Amino acid sequence: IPVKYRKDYKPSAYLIHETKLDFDLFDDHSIVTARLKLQANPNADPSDSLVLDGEELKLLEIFINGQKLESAQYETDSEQLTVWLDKVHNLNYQQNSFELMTKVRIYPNTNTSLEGLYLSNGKFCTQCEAEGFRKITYYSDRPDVMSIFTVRIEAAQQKYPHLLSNGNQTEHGKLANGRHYAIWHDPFRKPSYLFALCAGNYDLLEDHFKTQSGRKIKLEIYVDKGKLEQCHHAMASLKKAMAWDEEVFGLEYDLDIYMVVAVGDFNMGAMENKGLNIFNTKYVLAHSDTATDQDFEDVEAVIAHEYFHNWTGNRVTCRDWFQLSLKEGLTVFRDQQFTADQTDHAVKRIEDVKVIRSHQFAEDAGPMAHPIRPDSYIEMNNFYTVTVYNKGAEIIRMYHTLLGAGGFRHGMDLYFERHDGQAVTCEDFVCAMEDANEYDLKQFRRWYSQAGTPELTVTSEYDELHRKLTLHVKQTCPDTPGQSNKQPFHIPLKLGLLDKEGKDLPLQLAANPEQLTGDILHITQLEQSFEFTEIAQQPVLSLLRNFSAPVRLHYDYNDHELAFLFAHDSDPFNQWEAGQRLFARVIWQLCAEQEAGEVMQFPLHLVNAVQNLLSSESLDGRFKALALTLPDIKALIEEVERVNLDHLIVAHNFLKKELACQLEMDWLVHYQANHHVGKFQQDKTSIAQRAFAGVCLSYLVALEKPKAYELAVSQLLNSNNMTDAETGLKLLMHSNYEDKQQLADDFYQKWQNEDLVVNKWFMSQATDPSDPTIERVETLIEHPAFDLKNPNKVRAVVGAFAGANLAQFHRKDGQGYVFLAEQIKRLYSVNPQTAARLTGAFNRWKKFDDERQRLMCEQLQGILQLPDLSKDVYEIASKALG
Ligand code: B3K
Ligand code: ZN
Repeated sequence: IPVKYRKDYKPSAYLIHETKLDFDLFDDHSIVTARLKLQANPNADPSDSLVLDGEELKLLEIFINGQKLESAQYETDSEQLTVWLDKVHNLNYQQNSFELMTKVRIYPNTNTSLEGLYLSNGKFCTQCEAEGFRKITYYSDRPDVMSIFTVRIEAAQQKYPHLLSNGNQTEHGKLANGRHYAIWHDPFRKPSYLFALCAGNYDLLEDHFKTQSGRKIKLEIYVDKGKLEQCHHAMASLKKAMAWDEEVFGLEYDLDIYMVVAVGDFNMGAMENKGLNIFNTKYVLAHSDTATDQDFEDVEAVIAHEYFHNWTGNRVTCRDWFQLSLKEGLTVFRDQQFTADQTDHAVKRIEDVKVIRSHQFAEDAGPMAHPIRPDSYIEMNNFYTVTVYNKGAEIIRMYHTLLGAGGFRHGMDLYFERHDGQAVTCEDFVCAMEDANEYDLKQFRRWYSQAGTPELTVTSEYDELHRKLTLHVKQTCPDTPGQSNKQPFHIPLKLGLLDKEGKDLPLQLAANPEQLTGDILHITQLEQSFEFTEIAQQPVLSLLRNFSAPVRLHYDYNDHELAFLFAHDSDPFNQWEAGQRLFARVIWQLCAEQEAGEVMQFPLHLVNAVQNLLSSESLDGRFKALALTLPDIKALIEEVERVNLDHLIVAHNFLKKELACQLEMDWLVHYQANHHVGKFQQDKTSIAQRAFAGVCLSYLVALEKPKAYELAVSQLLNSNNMTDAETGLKLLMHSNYEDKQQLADDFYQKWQNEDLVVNKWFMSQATDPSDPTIERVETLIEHPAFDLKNPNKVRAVVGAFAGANLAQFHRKDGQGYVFLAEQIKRLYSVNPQTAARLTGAFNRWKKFDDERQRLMCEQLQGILQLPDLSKDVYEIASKALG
């Protein structure tokens, strides 16, 4: 199985100046005619053969400059078309441009990979990133080959009244036999991965946006019939995103029309095709009856993310796929900033860091660890990862931290000035930041090349006599597959020193003042010491404020210091963090007690800390909800070398239940004060109250008392919004409430016609930690609403079970692993991408006990034995076994 390496990059031998595509769409096949204006690339090694990518294509005709090619002049195999240009008569292919015409037949109706051209709910759509365009026509399917596209689509008018592609519609008309056509022209050069086509009968929401320079842009959202009422939030979000990008980055939209099409069958969240975004319905449709507050926020964020790609991704794109983080890390950072501005900076930061700790740290410590700019891959689709996206965004955030908002903006401006219309590399981005700010980023570049999560170990000494505080900082980074002996990183360590009242002391170094910029300490060496002067009293240290770098921090806090920070830290992120550390210490202590065969003891000092937080009048309800949520078990697993999962789960449940008991009245009082049954409102205060009330209810349900169950049942049945209903449903499905199956059945009856709600119903059952779940999931995949071909459904049942139900997935009898492997076997040839994602659930097998390790490896080995295994799944499974 071939591996692709970053170091092997070579420019394409031929460029494609113009791309003319004709689509003839029929129910059982489609004909694609491509006319490509090709020219030898002056910046590449000359070649006598033209090699184009193409998969699953039936070649019907091939012409060069109007000359039909004979079989001796070209060859096709399962991946490529090769034309021996030196065998084509009278063709001066080194000097002149020439036209290649190919006509192919494809079968969108049987395309279940959801890559290339396929059908979703009877309507045509495309997904080309990363390498799906080659399933549509023969092409140089790589991001550094950019071309001007003109697309003609022809289809039956009744069934497919809307015919859409990138850019502007230039022509449309009626044809014989009830068919019609439309022609689209995109004036911007783009790589093939940004091509899109949609054809179908949709409901359409129309609006417009006036840009800062006064241009009027048409905005259109296309959805399945009957879903129009669920599009208004997406439209409002789009307008906010357009205004925000003008305001914060000075970036204006460039075409006259911006279209979003929502499809039910989609491998990812959405796709930023030029002028024609294609979205998973999950990130477009939102109405308070069917979508939660979190769903609303996610829709807004993904709409913004895809819109922001118009500049960071489309106007400036990637030279090759190893550079993916160039557009994804940057665009995630931009959408994070946007959401923070719309909601709450601290809450958004905490949520983003939770993703890093629970998912990215795990990836970075496992068999798939890779730098944000990978050096090799087998299947590119496997590298759309939390590392490339979310760690990539953390790296971008560090520029922002180091250079300030103004410096960052200067760097962005220079990046666009230099590279608009080009396909570039991460190195080009670093240079723009460096040059715009005259800032040396030589060492900072290691964040692009070295995988693994750096660890900072900090110790401190206070010298009362000389009023000095000395910090000793050590950095290390673990070995990762293919990389050992890492070089030190440039790590911005934001910090504060708190006095007895909790106020920040002024920061001043005794020597090397360049090592401190404001409250940022520059960690650049393996070991460094910093001496802070004029420190009148022993301070409490607040380290890595706002999670200023994607690292693990070790500092030996005592309970008293943590409680102090939890109560007083002016950095809300670290305030939350102190609480999480307090909880985590208790959980590990409870594990140790079990290990020693002792009775678990609940430490009463927690009660005070939690009570103070609960009754705080100044803190936001969403912040409280986050601070009252126990650390995620997945994040805890990443804190230790090997985990006793059984003890960890028992400890986690014990702590939750003890806190529930100790503060029973408080949970109830706050639940009642924050849970409202009246008119539904979706302002910030109401959203915060729902989040806070939801956490209070989760503690009440943990009491396992009939009264608490009654509250949850009543919330589920009487709520007028999906946020409250889903919270009630989830809590009950995960409890021992005896009538829960009846509630589940009723919920399904009520919502069976809303796919996205049915997915919530699936998920709430697949994540029930109790033993019967393993049988329940077997019946769920046989349920009429389940569909193996639909990734949202697969994620809701199989993905949720394997990724968010630790107790059942890691059953001691191995049945959880067997279930997952069975589903991968059913799926790998139907939808390789989604099957590979599921396979990743085995990646952390080395964390567990010997018996679980053995059981997981057995399943991985079985997967590797499968006939005609897709390279997607092969890469994940083979790397997992190492
Ligand atoms: N760029 C797309 C992801 C494409 C996935 C390819 N398997 C969505 C996004 O990041 O905006
Ligand atoms: Zn993206």
